[in-house]
Amino acid sequence: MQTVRSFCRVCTSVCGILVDVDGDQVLRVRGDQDHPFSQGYTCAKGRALPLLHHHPARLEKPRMRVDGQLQDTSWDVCLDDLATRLKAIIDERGPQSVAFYFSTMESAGFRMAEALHAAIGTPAKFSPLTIDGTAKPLVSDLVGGFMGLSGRTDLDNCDFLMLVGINPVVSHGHAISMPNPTGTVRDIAKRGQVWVVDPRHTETARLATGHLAPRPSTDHAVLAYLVREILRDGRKTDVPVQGLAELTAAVEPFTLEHTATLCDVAETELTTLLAAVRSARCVAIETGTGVTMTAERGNVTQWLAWVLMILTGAMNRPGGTWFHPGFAYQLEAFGEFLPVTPIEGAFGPGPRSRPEAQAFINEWPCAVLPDEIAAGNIRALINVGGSLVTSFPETGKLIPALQHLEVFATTEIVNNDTTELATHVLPTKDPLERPDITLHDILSSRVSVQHTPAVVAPVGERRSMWWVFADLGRRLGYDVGSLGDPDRSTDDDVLSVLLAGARCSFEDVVAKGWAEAPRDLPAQWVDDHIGRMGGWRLAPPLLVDQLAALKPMPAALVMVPRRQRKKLNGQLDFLGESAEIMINPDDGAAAGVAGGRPVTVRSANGELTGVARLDESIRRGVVSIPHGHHEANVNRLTSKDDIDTVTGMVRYSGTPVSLHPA
Ligand SMILES: Nc1nc2c(c(=O)[nH]1)N[C@H]1C(S)=C(S)[C@@H](COP(=O)(O)OP(=O)(O)OC[C@H]3O[C@@H](n4cnc5c(=O)[nH]c(N)nc54)[C@H](O)[C@@H]3O)O[C@H]1N2
Ligand SMILES: Nc1nc2c(c(=O)[nH]1)N[C@H]1C(S)=C(S)[C@@H](COP(=O)(O)OP(=O)(O)OC[C@H]3O[C@@H](n4cnc5c(=O)[nH]c(N)nc54)[C@H](O)[C@@H]3O)O[C@H]1N2
Ligand code: SF4
Ligand SMILES: [Mo]
Repeated sequence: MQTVRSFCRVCTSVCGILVDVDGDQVLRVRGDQDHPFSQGYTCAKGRALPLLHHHPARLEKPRMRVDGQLQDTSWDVCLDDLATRLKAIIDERGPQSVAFYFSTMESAGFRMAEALHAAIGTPAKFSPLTIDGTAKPLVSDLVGGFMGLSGRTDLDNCDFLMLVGINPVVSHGHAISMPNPTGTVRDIAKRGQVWVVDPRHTETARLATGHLAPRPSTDHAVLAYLVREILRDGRKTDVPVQGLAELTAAVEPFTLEHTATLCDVAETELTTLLAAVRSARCVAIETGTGVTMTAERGNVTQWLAWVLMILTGAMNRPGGTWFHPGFAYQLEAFGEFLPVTPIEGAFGPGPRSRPEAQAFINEWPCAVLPDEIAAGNIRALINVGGSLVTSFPETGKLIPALQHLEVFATTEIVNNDTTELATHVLPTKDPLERPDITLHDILSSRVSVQHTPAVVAPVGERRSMWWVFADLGRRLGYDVGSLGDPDRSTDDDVLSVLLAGARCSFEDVVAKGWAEAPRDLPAQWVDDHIGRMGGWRLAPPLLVDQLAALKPMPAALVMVPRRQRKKLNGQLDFLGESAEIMINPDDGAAAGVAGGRPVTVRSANGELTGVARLDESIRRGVVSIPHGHHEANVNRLTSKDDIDTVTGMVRYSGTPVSLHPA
């Protein structure tokens, strides 16, 4: 038996792990006590890596659809057929008829797929951005003048934290990775205050000092009320700002009475929260998918969260929020050349079939995929490590659309309901089979990068994802060789190219397994950027208009999303989390639904059946449905047409539903 040091890539927390292997058997994963970032922490998902590696439905051979049936084949035959079909589509219909969905933790594969996408030259690009959350980059852009302002709480020094629509004790964070979230939240609550704003008394709320449960999709009102009152107190900081008068006017309607009514909370709950906010040195706020999944409401909520942080002096200051400067690249090196986005934002032309939508960060909304296929605009789709059937909205429209594609190529490690719809299934190395680096360094709570060697040899005929896309690119006649040559390069050769502009050499990170650079807080580059811009933009007209245009939430029952401990989106079904639908006992009684019994949830778009859990922890009027189940697929209820037309984000929280005993 041998123990190999690695890091987990099931989620973006990238905890350090020790993997026990015996030949080709992966026996056990445990936390690496000596790891400088995660200090021995792991969760059930990471410890399930051996089960994932030995999954009975793991893919070992390329597969290709012949006469309607998927059959095992060889790489040469599969890639040859795929290239021939793609070439014909590109020649006849143009490159824009080929689409890509980008969602993978495999660094080299991700970058090579990007290179192939660029070489084909198609605008049809999709990613989790528009099914997870566009509000964060939008607000960075409009308020901070730079999309790359990726803010996260200074967890080590923070003593007042508001968690709005985020449940890190289960999720480990959204756009901030938090190994050991329980310890982190507990520590902050011990030395200060943690307030959770969530329609459910969550696992995180149990550790918090305060909890507010407004109606879903009304968080903007809570924040607007707090901002209104803080403005009336007079600002605590002298950080440069612009748009103060416009902001003051925008939040003026959010009086105590109006806010309490919109949110359906007692006025005293709001005044207690306000008193806490007033007492804080500065207010750090983390938002999650409970905010970003509320479409246009998410934009204004995220905006007002930033405004509250700016007004209380939290931005770029100890105990508040810091902005990740990158590790593979170095933002401060841009100096005065760091771009400033215009206050109206930057958007591009959207897909032809959906004139109301536009491109945001050069991506199209995932929600438009079925329409673009139906219109004949998209004929081929390359899926770079996603589980579309569980993740895209309105499954009832998505599945027929995917079946209509001429080419649907998917890279995967385990057979699932998305691979079943594919024309070409491309089995790539799983996380234990490949050397890797931490691709999403910007999500880390450190300025750092990690490297792992492969832990075991790949099973069957699995290949590196980068190799698959490099070889496909070559067959299509594109030059994507600057990242890696499919005949000669090793995985590490490609990874070293990805770290060419990093804060340390590739050799250094390989030698130690990780590298960290000091974090400046305050960071001069952030203050310089905000100064050059003329101060934080408190009232971008686009957001002011979206706030003014919001209608009150419908009185009906609405659904909200939820993560589960032993699942990662559409993955890890084998750990046995069931599709428990959380319902307030009064709502259950009103609908005749009994706890522990099957319940059917219906929306205007479809229905699903799960097991009811009547639970006092959830407020009335709210049904909490976990994401990522293949049977009780929550996207049976969502709509491809219900999107934020500014950014393309689909509404995954706040959809009206009804309950029925099944
Ligand atoms: N165990 C596990 N961890 C994961 C994942 C997983 O599937 N399982 N997925 C990963 C991914 S891809 C992501 S994006 C992150 C997401 O991380 P989080 O954003 O923390 O996701 P959740 O844990 O679902 O927490 C969202 C919370 O928002 C609340 N909520 C819903 N609607 C509203 C609303 O309108 N207002 C307010 N205030 N709250 C609302 C829900 O009740 C829920 O408690 O988690 C990541 N980590
Ligand atoms: N209604 C609703 N919809 C949602 C959400 C919600 O809460 N509610 N959550 C949204 C969010 S936050 C996100 S991020 C998206 C996520 O949706 P997706 O981007 O589709 O991500 P996953 O569901 O994690 O699917 C990842 C797939 O990659 C495969 N995989 C795992 N490891 C590897 C590997 O090493 N190589 C390869 N080739 N494949 C691998 C897995 O088996 C899995 O099928 O879904 C979104 N959709
Ligand atoms: S939190 Fe769990 S899944 Fe995420 S990296 Fe750590 S061990 Fe892996
Ligand atoms: Mo996500």
